[in-house]
Amino acid sequence: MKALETMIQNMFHKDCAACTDQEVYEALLTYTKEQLAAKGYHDGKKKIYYISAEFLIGKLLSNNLINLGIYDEVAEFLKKNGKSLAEIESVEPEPSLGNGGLGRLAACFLDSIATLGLPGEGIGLNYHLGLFKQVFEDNLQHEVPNPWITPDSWLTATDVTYMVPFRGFSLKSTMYSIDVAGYENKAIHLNLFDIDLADESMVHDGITFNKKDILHNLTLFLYPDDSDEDGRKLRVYQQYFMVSNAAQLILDEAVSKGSNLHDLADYAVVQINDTHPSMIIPEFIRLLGERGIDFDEAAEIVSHVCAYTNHTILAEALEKWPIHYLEDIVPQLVPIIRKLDEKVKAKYPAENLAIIDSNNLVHMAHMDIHYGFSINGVAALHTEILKNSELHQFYEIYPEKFNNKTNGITFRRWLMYCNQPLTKFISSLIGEGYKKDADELKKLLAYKDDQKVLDQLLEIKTNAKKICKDFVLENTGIEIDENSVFDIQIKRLHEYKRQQLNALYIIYKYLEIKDGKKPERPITFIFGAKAAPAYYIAKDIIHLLLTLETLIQNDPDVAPYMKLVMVENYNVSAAEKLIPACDISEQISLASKEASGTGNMKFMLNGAITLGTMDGANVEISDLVGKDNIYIFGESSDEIIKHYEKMDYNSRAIYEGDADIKKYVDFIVSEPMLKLGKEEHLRNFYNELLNKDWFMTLLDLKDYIKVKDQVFADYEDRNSWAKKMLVNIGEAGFFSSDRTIEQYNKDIWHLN
Ligand code: H2P
Repeated sequence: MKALETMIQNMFHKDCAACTDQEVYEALLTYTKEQLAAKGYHDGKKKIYYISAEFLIGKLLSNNLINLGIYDEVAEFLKKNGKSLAEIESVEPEPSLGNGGLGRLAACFLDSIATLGLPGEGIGLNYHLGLFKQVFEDNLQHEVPNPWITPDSWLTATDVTYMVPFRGFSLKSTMYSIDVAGYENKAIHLNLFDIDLADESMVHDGITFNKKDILHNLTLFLYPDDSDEDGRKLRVYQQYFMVSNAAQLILDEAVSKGSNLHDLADYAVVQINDTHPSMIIPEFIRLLGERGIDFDEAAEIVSHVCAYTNHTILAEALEKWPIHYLEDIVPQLVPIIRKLDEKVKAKYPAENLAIIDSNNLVHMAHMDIHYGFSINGVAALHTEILKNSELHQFYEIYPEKFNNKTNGITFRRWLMYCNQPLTKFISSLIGEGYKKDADELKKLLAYKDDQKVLDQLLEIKTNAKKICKDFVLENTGIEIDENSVFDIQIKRLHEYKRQQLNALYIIYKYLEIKDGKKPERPITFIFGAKAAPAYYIAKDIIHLLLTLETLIQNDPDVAPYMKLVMVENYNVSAAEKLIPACDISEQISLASKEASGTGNMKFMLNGAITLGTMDGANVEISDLVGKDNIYIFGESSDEIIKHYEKMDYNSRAIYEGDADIKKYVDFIVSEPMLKLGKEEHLRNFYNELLNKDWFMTLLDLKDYIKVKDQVFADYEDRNSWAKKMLVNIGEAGFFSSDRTIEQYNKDIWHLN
């Protein structure tokens, strides 16, 4: 640590002990950046370009120190100087460059690409104000900007710049770069493109700004509100800016390595993450045309370079842009897209295969499927649903393109960093090999009947809950009890993820306690979720949860036995505190709708037991741990798909046919709730449940209550619960993103 010491001296002309946390942070940032650069970057002839609108990278200091293998050393050095690494890291703002699992997956993938030594990089946009910061006021969500770029950040400006043409004007870009360290390996880059004239001062009253001022607003926010046409067009501007920069960069890099562009596929493979980067297909064709390659050949080349990952079957996320938007914004792409569509129609005239449909909507996913060489889903069940129903018409013509890549998570962040006591304990039992080969976690299963090991696991969990308790107190002002059961649901707020189902259980429990039936042990229900700013039902659900939080907190009959806390501005840093502390992992989406989930994997790895539906990767978790070590409820995806086909789901009939369900639902608009909450929002949601309930909350409610009560009962047998924990940790190896990336490479990317 001599070099660090000298660096501190040189930067601030004093000892580490005399520096402020901010100063030490600045020195550590510079030091770490230098260490990363000194190690170098992975390179090779062919490179994977992972293009994504989101990269939810989280804070980077500790993660980089871990991957560089110097975390303990640095922590020790700081301690000797009276400093704590955790406090120093709190100086670092968390970049809010993602929304949820999609963006976090991209971040885990970069970590694994670097760790496995693959030549690759991430490409995205440098949003100055992030997604948004969530603030609760009057039990409602408000949105404010979430700036994260400080003078000393992980971003490094590069001299790479391009011109991106739009109708009537061009925008100059600058590429910024963030180093992503591999674990005990070299780094790769996350390259984020930006405009030079971004003007944060135009934002007022929360996150309102002039959506037409593209010259100054293009990289202000991730997912700007798209409830009006200007907002939707801004998204098209952003997407094109992202992919035009990406395509120019990729072609330049290939040429500099000796490509004649006819052989581009030997130099580049592009993973299109969801549909946001889909315009890279026509943009490549346009740029190849400028460089003398004719249309048909260019389309052929691109079809060997681009691969598409589908992350959802929800129609709202499969983007379809009116062709006139593209004419207004990127007219140069329109003839190319029309030609691509004509080629498709000549071979496959069916409307449901068209790129441009009869309403003049451009189906981005359809373009990806026709002109990409691989289409993958993100969990086994999800891929089957794509093949057999959602994208069946494509599967029939291109069966060879479809493949599954079950998601994964990086164990560096989601175990080694966020749960150091558990990591140390695992290493003491089975050695360090699992850090490089996650399958070795299986060795833990040999300790299933070892009393000391089981006791120790429970103790580690209780300690994590104590740390989490401090975090929750600071975040919400509510004091929770580390000896209560921690039941946690943290993820984007969406009706299909069914936070409202959990809310109805809480109402059931509340009423039970009011009736004098106390739970065996106090329960703490923890939520964390942001709702998209224009998604009113999701915001009503947040209001319902926050109103319940207040109701319970104010009720002396109930507060000693249960608590509900909703963490404000849920993000990666919050997840790192909550996940190690969790007992019960809520994965309760409507079967068929959650493509995979990755929180489920993080919880499992940290010894939480899943309470979930047979959806997404829950199915694979269940296969691995066996039915004694997971709690499953609800209707199967096959049944749900049938309900949608037959359109026979009727929530009001369920409500009217079951007095209990009626009681819980009615409670939403009962007097105590209306006294504390806003009638408009509570009624909106109540009506939504009765008249629509598009994601079938009431269908699964009774089963959910039954199984969840069983979970709480089983929790009291501490020994058998600890065994379940051990089995979950021991079987989690499959969900390492290193495994996922190895599969992408073997089946899709084919890098050395
Ligand atoms: C989405 C899916 C998840 C999936 C994730 C990564 C879009 O994430 O819904 O099921 O695990 O992509 O593939 P999210 O809802 O968390 O934003």
